[in-house]
Amino acid sequence: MLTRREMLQSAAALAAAPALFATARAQEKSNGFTLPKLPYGYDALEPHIDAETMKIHHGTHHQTYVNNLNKALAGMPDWLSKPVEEVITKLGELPEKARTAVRNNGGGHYNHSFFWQVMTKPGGAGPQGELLKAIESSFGGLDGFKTAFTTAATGRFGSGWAWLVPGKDKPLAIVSTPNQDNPLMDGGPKPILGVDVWEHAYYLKYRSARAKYVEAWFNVVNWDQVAASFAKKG
Ligand code: MN3
Repeated sequence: MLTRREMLQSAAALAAAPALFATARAQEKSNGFTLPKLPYGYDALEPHIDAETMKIHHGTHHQTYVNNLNKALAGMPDWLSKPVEEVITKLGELPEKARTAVRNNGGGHYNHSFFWQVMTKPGGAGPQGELLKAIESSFGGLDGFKTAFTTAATGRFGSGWAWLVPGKDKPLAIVSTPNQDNPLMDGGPKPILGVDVWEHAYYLKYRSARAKYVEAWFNVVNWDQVAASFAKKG
């Protein structure tokens, strides 16, 4: 059970999310990149994603990507002041010696900032409206989407991500990328949903059972956020 104080804190965090994001961007301009606050508590995604995993994933893994991105771009104030989305789409313009570190850590920062936003406490209504229609016409329905997305997530060898993106032939498509890559890096579409399939995202609770993690993760997808991104095509 949440205490009244915790409920008030999480309600305040949700209400303040856009403002926090803007604040993080403003700080990025002067001091390099910063870890965004989670838009909910570490335990908000329980029982599907455990609090300990969220704490380590956000506070250690994501923080490390931020720190290493700042290190990789040290002495390059123009790059340190760009939004991370712009950085990861212009990797080819970077000095070659910085490129791999920025790809890995800029990708890590972008992907995790995105990942926190596409999850929310369980119990939502699932996809609705235009998004649901697009899922139906692209995958034959929500179950068909889940099957195809799980196949992409479990089929990714080693570490990486599975993504839902605006499609070409159909309204939506599923892709997967290795490491901390993102479809945006190679001129692809901007994802509207993604799942982290690095072992650090699920090993404490699910051990090596990646498919079980993905199955549980569907319960915490923030479909309202996905629908908003779909409406503006990413
Ligand atoms: Mn991760």
